[in-house]
Amino acid sequence: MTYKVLVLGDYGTGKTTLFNQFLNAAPGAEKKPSIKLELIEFTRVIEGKEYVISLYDIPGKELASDKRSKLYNNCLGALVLFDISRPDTFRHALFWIEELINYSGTGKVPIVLVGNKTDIRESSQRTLNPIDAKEFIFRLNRTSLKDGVDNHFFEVSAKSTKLLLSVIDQLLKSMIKHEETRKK
Ligand SMILES: Nc1nc2c(ncn2[C@@H]2O[C@H](COP(=O)(O)OP(=O)(O)OP(=O)(O)O)[C@@H](O)[C@H]2O)c(=O)[nH]1
Ligand SMILES: [Mg+2]
Repeated sequence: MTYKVLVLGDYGTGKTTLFNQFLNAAPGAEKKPSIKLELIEFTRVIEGKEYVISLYDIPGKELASDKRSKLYNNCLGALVLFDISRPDTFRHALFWIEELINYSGTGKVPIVLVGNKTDIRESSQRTLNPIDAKEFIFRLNRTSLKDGVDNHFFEVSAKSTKLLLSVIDQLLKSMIKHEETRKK
């Protein structure tokens, strides 16, 4: 089974950087030819079973287009990025989550909220307190767990591969669980 995963978030939050970092983080990851969106595919093994992740990066200008709803088609999960040094990008995460729910055609799907750019925490004047993001996910899960959807939060630096496999495996486990509840 192949899982389509989108990388979403405001401009400049590090979507493309994180996306490309999966080429280094995930064994066997390859760029594939694709129209409009950039695509990286790789395989992950969960409890002895193989799953293919098709990870898509959306260029900023496509996200701003009024035809963007099509990009979400059949998406089964997403990494929703914000920049920890720009709290407005955290407040806007809900916008991306709502877009995903409205346009995926698959209803509510699991997401990992990713607070990016942890490497600049020390040098930034204002950074988002991770407690706020944890609280956000807690609230989101209160309404979505009944639909078999659980969501997660991670903080990363897209400049490094650290944690990226944990992020994608956590999302994959939630997507597998969600598919199983949808089939029931
Ligand atoms: N310090 C630091 N800089 C980062 C990190 N991730 C991305 N950047 C920088 O942030 C800027 C924007 O990164 P992109 O990956 O282009 O962001 P994007 O979300 O793809 O932007 P759009 O496609 O325009 O929406 C670039 O200068 C990156 O080098 C990070 O983890 N730490
Ligand atoms: Mg980009």
